[in-house]
This record gives sequence, structure tokens and C-alpha cells, in this order.
Amino acid sequence: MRSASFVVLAAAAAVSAQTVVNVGAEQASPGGIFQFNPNTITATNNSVVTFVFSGIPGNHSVTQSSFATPCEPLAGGFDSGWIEILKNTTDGTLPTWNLTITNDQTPIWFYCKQLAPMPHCISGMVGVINVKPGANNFTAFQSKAAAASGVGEAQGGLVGIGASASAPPSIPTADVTTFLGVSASATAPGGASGASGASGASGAPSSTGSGKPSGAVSIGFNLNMLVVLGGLLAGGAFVL
Ligand SMILES: *[C@@H]1O[C@H](CO)[C@@H](O)[C@H](O)[C@H]1NC(C)=O
Ligand SMILES: *[C@@H]1O[C@H](CO)[C@@H](O)[C@H](O)[C@H]1NC(C)=O
Ligand SMILES: *[C@@H]1O[C@H](CO)[C@@H](O)[C@H](O)[C@H]1NC(C)=O
Ligand SMILES: *[C@@H]1O[C@H](CO)[C@@H](O)[C@H](O)[C@H]1NC(C)=O
Ligand SMILES: *[C@@H]1O[C@H](CO)[C@@H](O)[C@H](O)[C@H]1NC(C)=O
Ligand SMILES: [Cu+2]
Repeated sequence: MRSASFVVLAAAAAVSAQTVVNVGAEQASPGGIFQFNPNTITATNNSVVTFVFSGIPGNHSVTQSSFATPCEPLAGGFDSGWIEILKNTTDGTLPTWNLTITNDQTPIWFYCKQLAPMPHCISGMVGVINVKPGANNFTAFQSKAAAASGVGEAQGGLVGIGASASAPPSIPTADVTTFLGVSASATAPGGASGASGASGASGAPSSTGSGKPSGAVSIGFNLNMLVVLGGLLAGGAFVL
């Protein structure tokens, strides 16, 4: 019995090489707004993880980090950029972002870098692809995120370490807006090979010749901000 169902599961896994992860959620949903669902994914080389920006209203990102610093961008890591959906899209189409796994041997940690109305990463909006058994598990990662002193907002590229996208997120309708999205020049050919920390991820704002001011900086999170945000929330501010 057991082995029979195992065979069925294994066959199903071999067929479906695509996993869907919802980015953000409705306020009333189990787990609240600040989550990736599922937050723990298994995906083999060349399979695709499709992130669907389904939390409405929402303003989220999928940004690679590390177990050590869950809420800081990993040098050379991938980043979807911010995707904002204020209301249901008129045609029902949601933005998607496809990440292809290039190395399934190491865990791929990620977070949402949105700070408003409270830092999503610190509030639990983190996830992992191909976690290994042991101390570096999802629960430990999320606890570390909850204890983070700030959230890094520097813009990463399409190519990450262990996973890469070949295109920025789709922007299906006028109801969806991107902010500081990845530029085409962030695409490096050939996929990620090891830690190429040079792809403009951490620290410096990546300004790729656009007229828009880009505030891609790491913004510290302090108690005053918490108080202000707390007040906003108490006052019924819009929750993104
Ligand atoms: C969505 O997030 C981005 C990045 O923080 C910000 O520039 C933009 O103003 C946000 N949109 C709203 C409606 O808050
Ligand atoms: C979007 O549509 C769904 C289903 O029709 C509805 O339950 C939800 O309240 C809508 N959300 C917003 C923000 O209008
Ligand atoms: C997946 O690709 C990486 C990078 O090329 C390689 O190190 C790893 O062994 C591959 N995984 C499997 C299961 O072959
Ligand atoms: C997760 O990691 C923590 C320490 O980082 C450990 O205490 C806990 O037992 C681990 N949980 C599992 C299920 O391995
Ligand atoms: C992601 O993949 C799905 C399924 O193949 C496709 O429908 C969608 O357009 C892709 N999204 C992007 C942004 O390429
Ligand atoms: Cu978020």
C-alpha cells in the first residue's frame, strides 16, 4: 500500500515541473497578508516556480536572501521588484513571475522587501526552496526574520544564485503597477554560476538610466517607525 502510493506520488512529481506560490494573501485568509503560500517548496533543476501576486490589495516582492540574514538581499541574488495590486484586476489576470531552478542542491531563501505598513519580512513573509533537514529549517529562518533589525530594499537582478528568471514579472493590466522593477540589463546570459556578487545587488542603488528617481537603499527599521506604523494601523490605514 505504502509503496504503491509512493509510486503514484513520484510519478505525479515527475510530470508537474511547475510549482505555484501565491505572493501575499487576503487579510482574512489563514496566515494573514504577509505570507508566501506555500512557503516551503521543493523544486528540481530546470523546473519552474511560478510566483503569482495574488494578495489583493498588495505591494510585495520576491527577493533572494540567505539563512544568515533573512531580510537582506543576497549579493548576486534574484529579485522580482515590487508589484502592487490595489484592487482586483478588471480581467482577473494576476501578475506572475517564473523562476527556473538552476541548482537544487542548496536551499534558496527569499523574502518580501516591502516596508509598508510594517516590514513584511519581519512579519513572517519569507520562504525557501529546497530546504534541508536540520537546524537551517523554515521555522528557524522565519524566527530569524522576526528578529531582524531592518529590511534591505536594494534591487537585485533577474539572475540569482541557484535560481533565475528570464523575464521580469508580467504586468497584465492597468490595475497593476511595478516599482523599481528589474531592468532588462539585469539579465545575464547563461544562468547563475556560483556567487557572482557583481550583479549590482547589495548596497548601491541600481540606476539603469531611467528618469525616475530610485530609492533603492537599505532602510533601517527602528522603534520610532514601529510606533508611527502602529499608529497608522490603529487609525485604520490601508494595509498593503
Ligand atoms: C508600493 O511599494 C513601493 C516600494 O516601497 C512604493 O514606491 C509605492 O509607493 C507603494 N505603493 C503604495 C500605494 O504604497
Ligand atoms: C476581489 O474579488 C474577490 C472575488 O470576487 C472578492 O472576494 C474580493 O473581496 C475582491 N477584493 C477586492 C480588494 O476587491
Ligand atoms: C543541479 O544543477 C547543479 C548546478 O549545475 C548541479 O550541481 C546539481 O548536481 C544538479 N542536481 C542534480 C540532481 O543533478
Ligand atoms: C529547526 O531548527 C532549530 C534550530 O535552528 C531546531 O531547534 C529545531 O529543532 C529544528 N526543527 C526541525 C524540525 O528540525
Ligand atoms: C510564467 O509561466 C506561465 C506558464 O508557462 C505563463 O503563462 C506566464 O506568462 C509566465 N509569466 C511570465 C512573466 O513569463
Ligand atoms: Cu510583502
